[in-house]
Amino acid sequence: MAPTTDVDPFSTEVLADPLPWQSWLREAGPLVRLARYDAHVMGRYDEVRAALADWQRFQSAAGVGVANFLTEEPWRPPSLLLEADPPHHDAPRAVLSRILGPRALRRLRQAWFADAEALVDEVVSEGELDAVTDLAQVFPLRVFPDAVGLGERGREHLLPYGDFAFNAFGPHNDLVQRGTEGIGEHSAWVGEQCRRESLAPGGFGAAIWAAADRGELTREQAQLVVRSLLTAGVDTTVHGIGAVLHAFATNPAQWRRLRDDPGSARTAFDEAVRWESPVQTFFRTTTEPVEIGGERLPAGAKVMMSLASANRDPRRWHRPDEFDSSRDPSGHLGFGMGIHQCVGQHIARLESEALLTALARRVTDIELAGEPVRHLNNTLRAWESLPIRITSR
Ligand code: HEM
Ligand code: OVM
Repeated sequence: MAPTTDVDPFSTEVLADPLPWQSWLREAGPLVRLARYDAHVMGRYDEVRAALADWQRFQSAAGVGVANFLTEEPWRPPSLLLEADPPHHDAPRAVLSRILGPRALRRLRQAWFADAEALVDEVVSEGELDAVTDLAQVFPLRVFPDAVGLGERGREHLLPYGDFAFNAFGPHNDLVQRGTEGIGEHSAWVGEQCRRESLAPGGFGAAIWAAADRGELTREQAQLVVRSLLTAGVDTTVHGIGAVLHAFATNPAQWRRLRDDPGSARTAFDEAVRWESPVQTFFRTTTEPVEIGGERLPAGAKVMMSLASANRDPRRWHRPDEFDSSRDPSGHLGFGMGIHQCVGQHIARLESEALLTALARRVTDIELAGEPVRHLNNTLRAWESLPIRITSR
């Protein structure tokens, strides 16, 4: 029998400070039973990585949260990417990979770098600012909705909609309850933006609809693929950028390194994604009996993959708790692994590279100017507020 824990990984205590629990989890064994839920959890790098790569035995179509879609009705129609298995997953994935791939993003690079310069010019004169509300939220919300082709109105729905979607992978706790009130309005707005008529020519949204015109997707699929962008594309980058800014504000030697070598911005961001794991967990469901490190699970078992724990597994990483932009973070699981590996990762990297490059050019020093405040979410590791003081030239 696998070791069991009574700890609720979605409790306020664990969400506020998940590191001690994750470290216990890794030491307890490759597979631990969650007594509070009808589920198990994996926290070691090798096992999490292997399970993510094994979509045949660890499926996503039963939902990638704690709820099993076969027995519980999902809060919205399932994602055609995240919550689908091959062969259904294939066409939406192929379309989105092309639209969000490195080649397609080349035409955005110049504009996003210029936008980042302009934003940094606006804020550097301030001296003290909030790295979350003045930078990490502002920049993605300036560039991403335009790139999708959204209209100007209603963009304030994006962050709360995504926040609810990520909470909804967890149990129906207080975080979900509190989000329920506004979700109807956020969902209605998001649904409206997925229609062809709402999406400006030249953007990712129009490109998805063009794929439907070519017969690569149905019209119904096109709408839901746009929805994936609006669900997964905003909060993730906000919290990813929040993580890297926090990492630099608390590691001055690393900031000096970035200033000396702005070319390291991309690696530094990936290291921050490893270190913080803005997306902490996703579940899979077994399709047949499986054995994990000597423990047996039946078919239909829910298994939580702790990306965050795997990303700090000392079996895989040297000094895992250190943010070190000189290490090679490749192979981290912060964007997942295998057929569902984040299709938006090039967007996330481009946004953060643009912002970090602009900051490195102007900002000589960055330090905390007050106590940072966490934003709790059942899936995301996030900052609500990050007061910083910057010295600029
Ligand atoms: C998938 C994390 C940014 C869209 C994933 C997965 C992770 C992840 C861990 C894998 C899910 C699984 O295996 O079940 C992140 C992080 C980001 C980020 C940490 C930022 C730092 C983005 C952006 C977009 C996006 C900017 C859209 C523009 C998606 C989509 C999927 C996905 C559509 C599902 C892919 C599939 O199932 O084939 N992301 N993501 N993500 N991500 Fe991201
Ligand atoms: C989606 C999606 C993809 C990744 C994460 C996510 C809310 C949603 O395709 O809707 O989290």
